[in-house]
Amino acid sequence: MIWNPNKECMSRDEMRALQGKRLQKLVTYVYHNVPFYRNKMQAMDVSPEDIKSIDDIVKLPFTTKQDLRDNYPYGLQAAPASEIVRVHASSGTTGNPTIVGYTRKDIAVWSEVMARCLTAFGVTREDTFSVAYGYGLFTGGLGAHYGVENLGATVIPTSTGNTEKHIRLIRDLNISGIACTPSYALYLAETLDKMGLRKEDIGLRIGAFGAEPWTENMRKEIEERLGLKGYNIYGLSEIMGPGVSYECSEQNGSHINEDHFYPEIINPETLEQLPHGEQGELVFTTLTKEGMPLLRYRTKDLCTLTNEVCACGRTSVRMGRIMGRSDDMLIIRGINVFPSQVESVILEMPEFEPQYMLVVDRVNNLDTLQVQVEVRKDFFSDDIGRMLNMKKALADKLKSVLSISADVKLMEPNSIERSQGKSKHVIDKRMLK
Ligand code: DLL
Repeated sequence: MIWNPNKECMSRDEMRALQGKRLQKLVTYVYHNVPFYRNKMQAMDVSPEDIKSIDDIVKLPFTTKQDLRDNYPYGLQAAPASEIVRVHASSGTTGNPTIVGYTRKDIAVWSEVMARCLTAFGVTREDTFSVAYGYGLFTGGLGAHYGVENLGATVIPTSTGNTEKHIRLIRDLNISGIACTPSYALYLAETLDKMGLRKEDIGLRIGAFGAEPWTENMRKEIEERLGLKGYNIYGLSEIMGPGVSYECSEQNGSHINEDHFYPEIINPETLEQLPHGEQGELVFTTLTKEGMPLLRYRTKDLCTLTNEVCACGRTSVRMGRIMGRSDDMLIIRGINVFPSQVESVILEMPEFEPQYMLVVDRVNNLDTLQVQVEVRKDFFSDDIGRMLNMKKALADKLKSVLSISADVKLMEPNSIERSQGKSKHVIDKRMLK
């Protein structure tokens, strides 16, 4: 099923014409309502009249997270305060949080794009859907919630916390779908085990997983343990929240809601636009947003784009999985390392739980990497020879994938802290010194 075939299956020419028209309108709007953009455009000698088609987007300035922080709290807001009906804020561990205001129309667009995602995952009005993303300033909870309601399924706003009660609700209310982070999905599976229940005791069918990077192996693991089909959903609060892109039944990249969020891939160093297929930093322009529209927002997320035809019938550009964020990328002894590479290796080995932590340090001016990983209950033993072999096997695989050697530390089952929201996989002690 396709929620909005008019938009999701538009011909490429029509889509580009629509994007061009919307971009022109957007640029005029921000030029007149956001001094930050007017000043930037004037400094670049660009005026709204210079934007005639979507290709002219390259003439426009970029926006960064730092710009949002520097203009805290409402400096980039384009709509008057009286038009703002909701505010979310993104976490961020340092500096000012990022504040995002939405108008009534923004919320309607968000509910529309979320309904497109859920429909692509196979959710219908007959489903009962649990939203287990955090409700609050984080966009996950309320964003998904409005989408489920808009679609007409029944929403159960479980949020995070009290996982045992959640599992009882899943069983007793015949909940068929769940939206949460992939790491919470795993925690749910563990709790199910602990409660002595099997996946057959609950009827979960569909998972809408996102808000953090995850791998194909992680998908297999969650699907196997929860007995559902897991779909990727991507988004970020600065642009809207969940619903910027979504997988279809082909699961070959995520379709971008391109009539609202225009994607580009750039080389993060030269800032040049890159052709489809090349990996770089993902950049979005919000084509229809009123509250806090952004021009060419640099997400720091690294991926590729493609507009090869998709068998599902949707014509939109798709993005590959997020390889990591340019600021998540660890540089260890000069080599780029993404936590997702380590995750893939760990999940290929049946001995390990998908629970791990990378601890990076600097000893005598040399970077060190320790990979702590939990051994599955069935494989954990006091046979030292066996444990040493396991450790060596993982260390060898890591070395061949990462090109640097890592010290592997085998951990007892259930010893690494679980996360209900976005999980943390890196402790970089170098930054603390
Ligand atoms: O995480 C919005 C969201 C909620 C998306 C629920 C999906 C589901 P932020 O807190 O602003 O917003 O974090 C955005 O999270 O730039 C990516 O680095 C990462 N991210 C989000 N979805 C995915 C995904 C929400 N499917 C940042 N795969 C983004 C990989 C993701 N990374």
